[in-house]
Amino acid sequence: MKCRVCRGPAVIDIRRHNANFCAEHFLKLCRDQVAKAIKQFSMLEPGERVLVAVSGGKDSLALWDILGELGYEADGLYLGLGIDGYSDVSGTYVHRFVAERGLKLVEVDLRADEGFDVPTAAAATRRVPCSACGLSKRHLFDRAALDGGYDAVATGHNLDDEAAVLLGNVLKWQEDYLGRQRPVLPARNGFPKKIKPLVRLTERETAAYCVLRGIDYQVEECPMAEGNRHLGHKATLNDLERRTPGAKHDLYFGFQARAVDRFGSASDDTDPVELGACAECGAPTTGEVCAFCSLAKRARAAEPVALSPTRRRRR
Ligand code: Q46
Ligand code: ZN
Ligand code: ZN
Repeated sequence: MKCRVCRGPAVIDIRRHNANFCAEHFLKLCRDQVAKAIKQFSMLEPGERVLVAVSGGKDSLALWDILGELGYEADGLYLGLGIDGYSDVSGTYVHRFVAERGLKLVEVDLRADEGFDVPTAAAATRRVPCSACGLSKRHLFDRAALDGGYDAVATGHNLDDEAAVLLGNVLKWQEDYLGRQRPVLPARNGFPKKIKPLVRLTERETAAYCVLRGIDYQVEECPMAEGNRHLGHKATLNDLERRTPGAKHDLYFGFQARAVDRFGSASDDTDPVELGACAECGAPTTGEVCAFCSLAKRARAAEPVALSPTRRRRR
């Protein structure tokens, strides 16, 4: 097995590119794919500051590393979700990564700063944990980015993630979700820009990237992911990919090129909804209180947790 670029011994084969790569050229391929995604979808302008949402897993740490390698000014954001036996370990990997590289990390802890955690919120609302978790993440990422004056929030969603979500949305024809399933969502209505620069890399590739770069990451899946239907869609797409290399890429990028605009625009000028400010936190919302604050209220009522004295309110 020889590297396509230098003909030296290869360490990885990538069937959808129909090629093998040595370590050096595989790392370059990963950086090139991220640079290409950023350019292809106009994710970042020169000089824009990025806040990378890091979980301690392979994708987000690889993303932060690659953005730095590409010369972007990227700080990290770690959100402690309060999932016992998982969140603390995840935080350890993030702290180690930051300490080794002298990077800047913004930290938010759901229990200490907001008075609840993901398991409590899930129980209080009788929804699946990922629902309460996703809502909290979106809200707190937005707030941290706005507080810190960042131009964009970058998340480590890779091609497997995005293709699986797309498949799920297509199977149920969720038109509103489909219209917003883009690798970049521009800033609008007081929300920062959201970007997914890893959409051209699979999770096998981000894992290999971390191993070759010596990045230690949380290997365990979140214990609350069980029952997450995206995992089933990922397995289905992996079957398809085995038989038809490039299937995930073609599904996702074909959708971006040919279909996403049929389901709506990502830009704010077509957004018909007038947003007001949440009475609790000031975040943009359609109601009086935003979805996060009402979730937080229900979760705190179910199981009060002592708030840290440094808990901040935006307005
Ligand atoms: S952390 Fe949160 Fe994920 Fe765990 S509870 Fe679900 S959404 S699975 S990426
Ligand atoms: Zn090579
Ligand atoms: Zn609010």
